Amino acid sequence: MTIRTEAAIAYEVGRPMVIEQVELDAPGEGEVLVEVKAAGLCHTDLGVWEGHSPIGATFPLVLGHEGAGIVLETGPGVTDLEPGDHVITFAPECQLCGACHSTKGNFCEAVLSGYGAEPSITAGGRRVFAGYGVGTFANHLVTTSSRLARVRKDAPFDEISYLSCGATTGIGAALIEAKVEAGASVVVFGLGGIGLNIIQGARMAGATTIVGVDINPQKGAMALQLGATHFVDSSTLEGDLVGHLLELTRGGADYTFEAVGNIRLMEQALATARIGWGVCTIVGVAPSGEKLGVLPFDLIMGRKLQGTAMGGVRGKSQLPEIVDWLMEGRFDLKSLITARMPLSAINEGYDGMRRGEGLRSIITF
Ligand code: CXF
Ligand code: ZN
Repeated sequence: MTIRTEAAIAYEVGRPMVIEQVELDAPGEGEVLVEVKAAGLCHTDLGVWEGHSPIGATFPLVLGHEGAGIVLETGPGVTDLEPGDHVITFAPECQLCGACHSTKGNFCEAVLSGYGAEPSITAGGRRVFAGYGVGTFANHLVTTSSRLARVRKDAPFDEISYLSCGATTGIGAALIEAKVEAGASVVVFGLGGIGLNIIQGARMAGATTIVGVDINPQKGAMALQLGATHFVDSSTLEGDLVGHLLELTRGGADYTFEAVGNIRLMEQALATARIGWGVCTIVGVAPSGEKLGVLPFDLIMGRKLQGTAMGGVRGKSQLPEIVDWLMEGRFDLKSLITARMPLSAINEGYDGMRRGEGLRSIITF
């Protein structure tokens, strides 16, 4: 049986999404039908939509990978979810492949074989792909159980939809990928919806020097509210930014993060990592084809360079605990959700992101 629902379809690169009635296939083997209650506007989707992301995509497609909702129906073979469960969409964790069986990283083999799962959406007789195999810009979606984490039912959908990517990516980058420790010094380049969560993660880890850097002076107050000890407005800074940061951190930070996707910032983040042991973690997704200029000698001098997707977090197994932390008040997402809108306003929501407005916009259903 097919399910009728409404979805925002991107037909062509960069063209406005169109809200349409679509048909979803009933969940097949290992799949689940979810009623979406909240979906976040993540910057990664903008790059995919505009065609300059290394992730790539097949059009037409329903974008959106940040989402939270309620399980309506499970297909054959799904044993860990049942109707009524509250779930967060996330990158796959099949718990069966070699990568999931290892203790290293969060790259389930389903991720390595591409984000585009089999399309389950039809619009006007045409097959439509779901971004990252999820497609949360729709009232309902069908995806694999591996892409859904079951979480407690008292957590608000808008906040946990942000944990579906942006917030978890930031917090995980600090706590899981970089493993920031108590007393550490941290510099975060870019204080958007991810960078501010890296600051929260660093604060949760007990870092004692946390420097936020942004070209927008308005980001400073929020960074300090969430745990930064210093804010550097790089738009008005006179002189060399790296030199200033090396001074602030007394010779370089234990941990630096780039959360914009800007090559020059990545190079500055590496140069700000302390000689001997500083770890620079790349979190922002740079446009396809852009290359990072790294001096091998910077690495010889003991700096480490690494990257992370989704903060190194495994969704199915680790998100329930992160939701507990949210509900215990260990970090704040309410202050970061700066707009809520219906699905019909999705194009305007992304226009706001292009203008650099707000921190996280959430579609509520
Ligand atoms: C992305 C980051 C780059 C790899 C795919 C997932 N995260 C979400 O926005
Ligand atoms: Zn995202």
